[in-house]
Amino acid sequence: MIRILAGLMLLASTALAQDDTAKLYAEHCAQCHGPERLGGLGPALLPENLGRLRPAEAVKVILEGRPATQMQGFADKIGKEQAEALAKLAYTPLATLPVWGMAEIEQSRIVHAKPDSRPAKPIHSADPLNLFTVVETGDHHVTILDGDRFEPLARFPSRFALHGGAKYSPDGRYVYLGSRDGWISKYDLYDFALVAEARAGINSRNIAVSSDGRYVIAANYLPHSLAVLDARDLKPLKVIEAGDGKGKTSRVSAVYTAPPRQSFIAALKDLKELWEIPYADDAKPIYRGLVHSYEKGMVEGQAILGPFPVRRIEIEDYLDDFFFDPPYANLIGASREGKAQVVNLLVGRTIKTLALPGMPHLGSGIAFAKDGVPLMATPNLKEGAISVIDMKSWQVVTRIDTPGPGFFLRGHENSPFAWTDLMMSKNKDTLVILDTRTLQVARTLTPAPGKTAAHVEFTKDGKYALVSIWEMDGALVIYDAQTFAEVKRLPMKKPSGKYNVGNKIGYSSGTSH
Ligand code: DHE
Repeated sequence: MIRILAGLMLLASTALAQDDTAKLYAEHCAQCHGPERLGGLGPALLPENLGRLRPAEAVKVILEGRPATQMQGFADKIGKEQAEALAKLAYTPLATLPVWGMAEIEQSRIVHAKPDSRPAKPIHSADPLNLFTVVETGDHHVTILDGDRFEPLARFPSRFALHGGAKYSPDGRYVYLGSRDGWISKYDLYDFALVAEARAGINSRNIAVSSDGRYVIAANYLPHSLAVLDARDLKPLKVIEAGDGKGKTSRVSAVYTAPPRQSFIAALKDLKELWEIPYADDAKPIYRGLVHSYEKGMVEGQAILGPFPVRRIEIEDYLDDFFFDPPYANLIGASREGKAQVVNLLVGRTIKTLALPGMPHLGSGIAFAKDGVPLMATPNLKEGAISVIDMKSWQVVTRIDTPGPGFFLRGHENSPFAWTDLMMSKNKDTLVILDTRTLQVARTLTPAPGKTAAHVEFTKDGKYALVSIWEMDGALVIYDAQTFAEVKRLPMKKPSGKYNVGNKIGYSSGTSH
């Protein structure tokens, strides 16, 4: 009898513990990671997505936070035992994993304005190539800014938690925005109208637009897939499972377009593979022998033919982040652990590995030349250092020390200065300006003491630099990029990235693409 009672008490206490964990999750985690652990502002917390994180590490992350992310430590709110229970929950599979394929994307799709109902020319008088798309994450809005007069032209609500760069159609008319919860929105900069939206995944990383303007692709964390959509109305064309073909699947770290190659390049987070997905109609002969699958995408009229075959490139380590050299012949990528590798896209293999300090943020790298030598520079999420790399020898030329780690780096062909932030440090209110001629720090700027300053983008002509004061009562501060004098300050709600049409569609070497 006593044994039965003890057993019942144990059961009750386990049930209570589970309840407690669920309550803890709802209180501390659900807001960012979603009530069902499917992700939101933070990534999905499922065993399928935690393959590279050991459970003991997960407990540490819960208590101490994760560098370079929005994940703060909870040690002041919960104890080790509670953190262990939460980590255990994160490694517990869901009874059923939600499906998000062609049918679900199609069902989610909203066509706000028919592609053939669009105006023939802009309804505004601003220079269409000097517009900025400014993402305000504070209240999930987007502002379209005239880059000559620095006046907002339009402001509209966005999907939840936009992340990654805004992407433009090759003519700069349309902007495509991707949210962490998988939505892609297409917006017309001619008349400031939302054209179409579709949810390409449940938890996504970023999007890319093909250089011919025909396709949009989303890199997903959940499901483990890439989704290709028709850029005209976001109709799904193909969902490609990100896997090794033998049962192991992977999150997709990021996807970009490589214009001279007419292909998308995607990095995988849980497989040591880099994928090239050509989108040109004649891709089949080019990739004969390298392609593991070849299927025609959906045909719409005669205009859209999307084969989207996948060329797998086996590489030496996982890639969380990468940067192309300007001819798109090589890319340099790194895992968050700091081991960088150069992959040659022509031969399809790693040609060099190099040690970079801390946690390089290659996605934020820039290219420039010094004394005729093509260089790139990358910020670092963990160390106060900008690494400068020779893109011919792929050797580190120098390390420029800064007063703390930062997130973004930005330059422009018409300016000798590159701007970086110290967002990941106690000096987060300060920007560091580097002289690319001397590879030295030229000066620092503190636009709003005590407030985070980060993410810079130049105007099309490189004359002005726009800086975010990354706070709820934040601002966009416009500086003369030569004299560093403040020109204007526009109040904004936690502005994160800002993307200049001309710099993006012109593939400026000082900005991300
Ligand atoms: Fe980003 C771009 C990955 C955290 C704001 N970030 C990107 C890109 C990648 C990436 C792969 C390039 C996509 C593109 O432009 O198409 N980001 C990651 C991470 O792995 C990381 C470290 C962890 C995570 O939470 O996913 C991360 N990023 C953040 C943030 O915490 C930031 C500061 C705030 C936020 O909004 O989430 C943030 N990331 C940004 C911004 C860009 C970006 C503003 C676009 C930069 C650009 O100029 O192109």
